[in-house]
Amino acid sequence: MDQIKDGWFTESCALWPGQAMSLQVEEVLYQKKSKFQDVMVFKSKTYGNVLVLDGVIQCTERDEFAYQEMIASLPLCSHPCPKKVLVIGGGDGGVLREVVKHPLVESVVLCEIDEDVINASKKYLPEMAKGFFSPKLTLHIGDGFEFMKENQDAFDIIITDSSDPVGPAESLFKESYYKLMKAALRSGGILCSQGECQWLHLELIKEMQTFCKTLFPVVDYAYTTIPTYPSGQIGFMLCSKNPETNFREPVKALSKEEMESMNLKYYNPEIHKASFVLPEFARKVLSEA
Ligand code: SPD
Repeated sequence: MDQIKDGWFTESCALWPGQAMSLQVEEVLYQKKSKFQDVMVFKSKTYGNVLVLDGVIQCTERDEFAYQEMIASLPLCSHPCPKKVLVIGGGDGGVLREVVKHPLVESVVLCEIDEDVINASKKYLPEMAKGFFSPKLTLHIGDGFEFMKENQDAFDIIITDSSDPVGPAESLFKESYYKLMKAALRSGGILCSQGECQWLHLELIKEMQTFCKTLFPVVDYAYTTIPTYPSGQIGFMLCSKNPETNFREPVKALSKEEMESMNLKYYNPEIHKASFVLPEFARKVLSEA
């Protein structure tokens, strides 16, 4: 609660030193120390309800679609037949909501370690939590590492919707985790993971891209803009087991009708292609990895 002062919530963190993001608070709706982290939901003045884990904004009702649509549709539209999907993390349900919209997806497993996040989202972020009611879903409460060890050669797509690499999510940015995802993917499988911010974490992204390239024949990095994440951007690490994959050209460009029926607000085939075009400072560093 000490992050809320004079009616403003302020997010500061060692991962983005010397800068902070503030949102005006109307009311704290939920607060709990779960088994894994501090979970809070507050009603903001201009961004709707906001989910905060360990003091860091995870999603706001106003801009969440910019992240959830991209982390779901970039890999799904890069795979010719994405039938079986695994989402690791994503307890707010927003990524799940986007995945189940895709007509070719037959089944989704969501593996989230913290059930309190799911319950808070169902109550306070109902638009995001919609996916939890899909018949395509199997919900697994538990550790992603353990789940993947037991489910090898099982998925066409794995999406890791994690918080930042401090605390419970730190291991999700390491090579050992990517090795496990590789083993859990079927032949031709694709993964897409939360890939932090090129303005803040370029060295981490480079390191990740370097080990990914030793594991997968195709690796690429894309990003989205989003006002309430640090520096207004967040990226995605994409890896494919299929050497023919070209992430920059969707294999399945959604038609206007499909886009409308999926109610997409950020993703379209043009932004898919554009999201891989990096500013020169980042392109240069990542092209050396
Ligand atoms: N700096 C915050 C990064 C959070 C990424 N995950 C968000 C979860 C939304 N489903």
